[in-house]
Amino acid sequence: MTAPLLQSLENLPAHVERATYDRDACEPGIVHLGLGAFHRAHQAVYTDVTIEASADRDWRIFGASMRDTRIPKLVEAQNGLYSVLARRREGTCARVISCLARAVSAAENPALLLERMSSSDTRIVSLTVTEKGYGIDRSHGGVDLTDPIIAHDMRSSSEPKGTIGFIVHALNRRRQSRVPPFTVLCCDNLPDNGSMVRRAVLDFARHVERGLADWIEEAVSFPSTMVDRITPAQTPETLALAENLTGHRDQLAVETEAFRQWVIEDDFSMGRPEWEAAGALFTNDVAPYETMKLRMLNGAHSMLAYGGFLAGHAFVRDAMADDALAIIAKRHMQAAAQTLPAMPGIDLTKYADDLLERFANPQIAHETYQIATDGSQKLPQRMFEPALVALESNRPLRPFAFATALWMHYCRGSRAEGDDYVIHDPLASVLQEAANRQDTQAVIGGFSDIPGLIPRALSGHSAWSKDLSDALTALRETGVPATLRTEALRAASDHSGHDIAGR
Ligand code: CS2
Repeated sequence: MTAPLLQSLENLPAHVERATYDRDACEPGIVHLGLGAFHRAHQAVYTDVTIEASADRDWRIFGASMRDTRIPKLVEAQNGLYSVLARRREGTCARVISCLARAVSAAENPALLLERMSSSDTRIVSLTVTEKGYGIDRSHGGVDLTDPIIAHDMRSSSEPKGTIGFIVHALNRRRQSRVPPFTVLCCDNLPDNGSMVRRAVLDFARHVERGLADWIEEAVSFPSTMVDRITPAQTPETLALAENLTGHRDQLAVETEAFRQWVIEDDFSMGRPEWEAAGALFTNDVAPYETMKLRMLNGAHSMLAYGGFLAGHAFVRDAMADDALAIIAKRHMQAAAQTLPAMPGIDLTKYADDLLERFANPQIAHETYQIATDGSQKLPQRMFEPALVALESNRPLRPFAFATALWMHYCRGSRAEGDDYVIHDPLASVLQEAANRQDTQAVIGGFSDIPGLIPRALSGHSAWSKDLSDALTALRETGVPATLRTEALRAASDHSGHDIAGR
């Protein structure tokens, strides 16, 4: 007999956590763009726990998928309910989340989404649309006018397609009808993410109407955030586990680690949920936390993803079980820690140890190939920015150059004769062309020539060029496993006796 579809909180086994608030009595106060697994495992969980704990309950989420048309249909079919499976070594804890009120596909129903964003009930618009989802031109921080979605949205105020277009056109409607602006809450892994989105929104708005841009500049809050929860993509095993634990079929189930962290700048013009009730940390300066996470967690993650994938490891946990990669990951975190500003009260050695433990979690099947996507959007903040700091302060560059060499080698799109794979990246064809050039210097030259990607101060520096060229030559001439072994030996001898605290 097939299990019933998850559509209500009734008939769930006692061990499944769930909230008890009256869903129908709580109105949506948030529009969230980007209904992927990460949002469902992170912000939605914080919000569900918060609504349960506080008296101020009109903060359910009206979600929108930007491209995916399947998820909104599933949300509607399941009455907004889905389970989050928190997986730790000792076992899995399931919670059914109730705070998702509705969902819409931005591509299929832009008018409804725009209407909802323009309503005075919407007090926050939050975002997880990935690094590439904004159409930002990083060379000047404004929007990329050559991006087809940005160009389309400049012309279409009633049926936009992209994140920035929806935000600006919805804000414009609110301004015209004298509704106060919502707060824009970016939850993507970008440095200073609030300011970054603010710059793009202002730039877009200036192209629409100067007065609109001035109003946004004056009235709209863009708090920055640091978000963290390792959440692999859903697989058939996730669905089977969800059914096993909840007794219901659940097409929206997500599996994730037990750990979660959210640091938020406390700057909300129309109020906010008391997310601290669910463990969020509010502060006036998110940047140090965000930089720490991007350089130590995400940086080491990318290194493990490229190195691990090239060495034949499907999951991060397998890469961590490869002694050479585990040593290089630890070195990477140590080097990243040395580029950070002082963070009183934060023990970076413990942070790194905890990260290594989280990466090795045997219950989490996080694909190296998934993390390897969109390198051109991730490496600037994960590798190049810390490398520049290391350069200026005479700290070791090698770990960042080594990880960059792994990425370049990965961009060839083939591991061995016949083992080809697709590069998912907005710059895929340019990267792949550069990566497949005949000799190391031509490859490095090809990547360095991509406008706005690798900062000149880095690509033009002899120490960086030497480390990068040594690593890439070794990968090309001696192969991946041998290069990883040699690098691990080097890392072990360079770092014996040092730890992060001793920096
Ligand atoms: C990962 C992140 O896919 C990636 O690039 O590094 O999604 C990472 O799992 C999260 O930032 C963890 O919070």
